[in-house]
Amino acid sequence: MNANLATAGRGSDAPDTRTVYSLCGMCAVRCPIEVQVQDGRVTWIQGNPHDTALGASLCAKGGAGQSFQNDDERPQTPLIRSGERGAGQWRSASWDEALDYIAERLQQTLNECGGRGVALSDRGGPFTDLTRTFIRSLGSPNYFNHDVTCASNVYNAARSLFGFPHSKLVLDIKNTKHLVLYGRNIAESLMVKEAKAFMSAVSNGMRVTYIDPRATVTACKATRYWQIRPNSDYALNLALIHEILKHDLYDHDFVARYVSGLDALRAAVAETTPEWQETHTGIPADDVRALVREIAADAPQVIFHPGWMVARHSQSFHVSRTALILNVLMGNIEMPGGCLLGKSPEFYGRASLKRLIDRAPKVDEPRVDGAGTEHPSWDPAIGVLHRLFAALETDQPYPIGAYFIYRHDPLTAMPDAEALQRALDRLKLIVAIDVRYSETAWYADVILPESTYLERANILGLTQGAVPTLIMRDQAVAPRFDSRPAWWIFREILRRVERGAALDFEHIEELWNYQLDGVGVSVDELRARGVMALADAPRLQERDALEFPTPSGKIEFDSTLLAQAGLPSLPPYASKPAPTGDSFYLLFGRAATLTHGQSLNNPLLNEIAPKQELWMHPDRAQALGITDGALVEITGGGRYSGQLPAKVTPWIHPDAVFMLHGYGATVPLATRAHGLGVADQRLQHGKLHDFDPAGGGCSLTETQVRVRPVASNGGAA
Ligand SMILES: Nc1nc2c(c(=O)[nH]1)N[C@H]1C(S)=C(S)[C@@H](COP(=O)(O)OP(=O)(O)OC[C@H]3O[C@@H](n4cnc5c(=O)[nH]c(N)nc54)[C@H](O)[C@@H]3O)O[C@H]1N2
Ligand SMILES: Nc1nc2c(c(=O)[nH]1)N[C@H]1C(S)=C(S)[C@@H](COP(=O)(O)OP(=O)(O)OC[C@H]3O[C@@H](n4cnc5c(=O)[nH]c(N)nc54)[C@H](O)[C@@H]3O)O[C@H]1N2
Ligand code: SF4
Ligand SMILES: [Mo]
Repeated sequence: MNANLATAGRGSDAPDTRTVYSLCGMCAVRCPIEVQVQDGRVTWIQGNPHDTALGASLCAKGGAGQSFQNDDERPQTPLIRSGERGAGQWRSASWDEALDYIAERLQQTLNECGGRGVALSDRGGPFTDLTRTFIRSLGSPNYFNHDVTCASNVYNAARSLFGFPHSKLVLDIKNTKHLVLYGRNIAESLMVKEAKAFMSAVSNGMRVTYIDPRATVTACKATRYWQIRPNSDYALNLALIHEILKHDLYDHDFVARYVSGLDALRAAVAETTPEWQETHTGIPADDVRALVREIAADAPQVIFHPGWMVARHSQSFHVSRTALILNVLMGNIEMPGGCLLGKSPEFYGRASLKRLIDRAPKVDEPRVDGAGTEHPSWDPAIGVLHRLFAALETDQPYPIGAYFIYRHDPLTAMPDAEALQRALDRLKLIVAIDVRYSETAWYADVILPESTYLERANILGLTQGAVPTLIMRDQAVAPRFDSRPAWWIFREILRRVERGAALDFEHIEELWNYQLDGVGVSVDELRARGVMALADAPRLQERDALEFPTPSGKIEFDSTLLAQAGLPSLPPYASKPAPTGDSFYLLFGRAATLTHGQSLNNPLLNEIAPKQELWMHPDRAQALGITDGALVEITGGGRYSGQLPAKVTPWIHPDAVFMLHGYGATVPLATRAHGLGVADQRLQHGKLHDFDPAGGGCSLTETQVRVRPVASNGGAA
């Protein structure tokens, strides 16, 4: 039976119109939503008002959910490759046929390589109990999330300092007086609740210092904008710390009580004066001093945002780490207007969701990427995905035969698609589970279409904020095509290789009841609201009884994990060369109306998608004979190149060019996105194995590209 339809059928005697509480799936933020359904069709989507910080608000992408569900340009049945990888020749298959095909090849890998020869990557987030359970059931430790090209540097930086990841810090933007942002483009790279809190704080007089080589919409909302030289923020932070220590502007009580390594910090910043940083960042020394005076007056209601997308350069980890150290020096940890600590249900005397993964036998094999063993500063909980691809190239430390890719598009998300494809070619089995034709799905052996977020239910999740909150993605309507929900797909694969015990549930309600056992909330109660906070109001921890799960129990400015990894906790700043002639650092970012590469083919969002342009500074453009609006060619050193109109503007640093990410798709069946614009990740030639050794994150913005004008006949000008 199609388990999807089990829930769609509920309430057959109910009126034609109903309200379903669920979670948006148009990006990975997963805002809670309220969905109106009439005669089995979605008629309206808005924010779930039971989430008071969100209210009815959604972003444009969230509003385009119906357009996504109604779109026929997505896989409508399982597909099995019938030509060469990537050639785009497929045959439709029934679910039984596709799952049997996968099981046979998976079993071969299990026989030849053992369980550890299977890997899985996904988009991370609150539902990974499912994918982790799947991979563990197969006897493999090789779960990866996408974070090497997103947050792994800030994640591991927080772990080296506090013993927990950055996601455990809840930035209390609404109540802060001064917010410092290093390229965190809150107004365009959206998280709706955060953007609302930001705008309300700006209206209430919060100061914002925005630091970015490029002036974004967030820069327009800031009190101060610094056009920093690309990849040099670490020098700035060392100078800020220098000034704060020199003038004794830090929270002595907090630091004395909780910090180890203050002397090491003092030594590391002894020479990093504001004048010194000016030579690296271009930010005037006096402006740095002015910021320090302001934040000292506003502390502890000051937040240095440690970043979100921080896969930028080989010292990105230390940009995030020093931003976190600045918060500690401000004494803002667990203070209103500062960095609150995320709380577990147990903190409020409640129970957590029961974990599926505990039903699968433990796995003792070492990870293929060495995270947590050879590389102690990389958290094995998220892994370091590019090391999987390195292992594929060499079969070291051991061979991998099968790769499951769920809700992840590495050929868009990882640098250098050419190199990545070569690594993927070594696999015996590639399975992509997606809701549309991603670049990676197109390169897979089997595409399994998951039902869209409006057409399925997920396992339950828990978000860890100042108040932990249960979240439910409930099914709003029946699937339009022959698709299935992920929990069903993973269960069916496991059953076929006789490892199905951990996911042996017949219906999603049965699975939900297992998860909710002991939580004191019923499925119906949660279904009636979609979100359920596990406490009435946030409670702060006692300030003198904070706990930090580092080896020393302190906030470690001198990190034990980094020492174990043989890496310095506070390395000197490594200056980066300034590109000259026709070379530039390639920067990238997001449009408020698009999600990575996944929404350019959405009928509505495609209509309102911004034109992709190449931002460049007038001085550099003029030297190359490039005028505003003129067509330019961009090359990254590999076979791939692209052409875009130039946007000549002083609002980008002369060392850099900038383009939006998510363009340049190659799948012909996604006709609206196909061939539109240039794929920044394909220009990141040679960057698949270039990363920050401390955090594992890729060094994407160290990519240098060459730019030249294109004559009106298309040739070189
Ligand atoms: N060059 C360059 N590289 C980048 C970035 C950049 O800006 N430039 N950004 C980086 C960042 S910050 C990130 S987070 C990553 C993002 O990289 P990804 O995580 O790969 O990106 P997404 O597009 O969010 O989602 C991946 C896939 O999930 C699919 N999907 C969406 N919803 C569902 C669903 O409900 N079920 C299933 N099964 N699949 C679904 C989408 O169709 C898409 O193919 O890329 C990173 N890489
Ligand atoms: N609309 C929309 N919103 C999204 C997403 C989406 O796809 N679409 N994706 C979500 C995801 S997964 C993420 S991770 C976040 C990312 O959110 P952000 O981290 O805010 O990321 P980006 O938009 O990638 O980059 C922001 C800025 O970093 C700047 N930058 C580049 N190099 C440097 C540097 O050396 N120093 C400094 N200070 N700045 C630099 C770029 O110029 C760019 O303007 O957005 C999330 N929100
Ligand atoms: S930020 Fe927008 S697209 Fe992302 S979950 Fe929220 S409403 Fe949906
Ligand atoms: Mo991200």
